[in-house]
Amino acid sequence: MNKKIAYITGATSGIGKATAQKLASEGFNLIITGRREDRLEAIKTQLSSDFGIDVLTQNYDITKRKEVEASIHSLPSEWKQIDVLLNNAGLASGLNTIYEGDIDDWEKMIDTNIKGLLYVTRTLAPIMITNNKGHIVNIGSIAGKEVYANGNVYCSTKFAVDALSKAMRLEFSKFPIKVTSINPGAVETEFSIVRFHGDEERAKTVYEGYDNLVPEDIADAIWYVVSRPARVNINEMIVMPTAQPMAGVINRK
Ligand code: NDP
Ligand code: 8X3
Repeated sequence: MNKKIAYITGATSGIGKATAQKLASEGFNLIITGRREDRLEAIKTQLSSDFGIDVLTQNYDITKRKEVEASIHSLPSEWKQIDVLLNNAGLASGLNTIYEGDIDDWEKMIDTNIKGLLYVTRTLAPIMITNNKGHIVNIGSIAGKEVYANGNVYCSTKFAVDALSKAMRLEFSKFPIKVTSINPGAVETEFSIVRFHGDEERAKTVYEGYDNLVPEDIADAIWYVVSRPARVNINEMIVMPTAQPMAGVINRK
């Protein structure tokens, strides 16, 4: 394969899907993952036909360690030449105080945002080290830099992603593998629908009265960091809506 390869977790929606589109338009072959197989297949068909690239799908639940490991180990050798790993799959579940929060919500966020990211990274990193190349891009959040009321456990998972990004950068630079964290503010995706357990009306209110980010804004930032020369690493980026100066503060019209 003479094209670069990107491995994108959580490519069925939102930021992951927009990044798949952007990297496909820049000539990358893609490995796209997620639980919704019908969406993976539809995206594969569209991107292959629009951009003439090769797309491989991996349909697994990132919280299931054995599924993650088996899927990655099953990659054909030519697909193991991964240039970019986008650790994007993640979610918020619930928005509540610690004294009233739902522990099932907490476990879902911890299992997905921290443990899932670690399962993928632990399985793929040795392959990247053998290849002697790679760029890991972790999707953190402004919620991993500042806390906001009722964000508690979601924020803590993203603080963990921030710490893991820094640790990875320390440990991987000698190979050399780049590590970048991208930390967005409010982006209109399926994020709030998932956070509010399918309540689409409530999810809409999160994006009312101001210009929220769109997933393509984050895809552009990701393209910027992965297209720098070999000598340049962008350690981290915080990308916010102009109307959101910090986590939990939005200037609505
Ligand atoms: P979406 O809900 O639109 O997309 C989330 C993606 O993650 C989907 O493709 C979903 O795939 C995948 N995913 C979730 N859980 C699992 C799982 N257990 N196994 C495999 N895949 C999973 O949200 P966003 O695009 O907004 O979220 C992407 C990332 O961006 C997340 O890490 C989020 O925390 C972060 N983020 C989002 C912000 C926002 O305001 N939207 C701001 C800052 C950061 P599927 O359901 O098919 O499995
Ligand atoms: C999502 C951004 O500010 O809604 O990570 O928590 S925020």
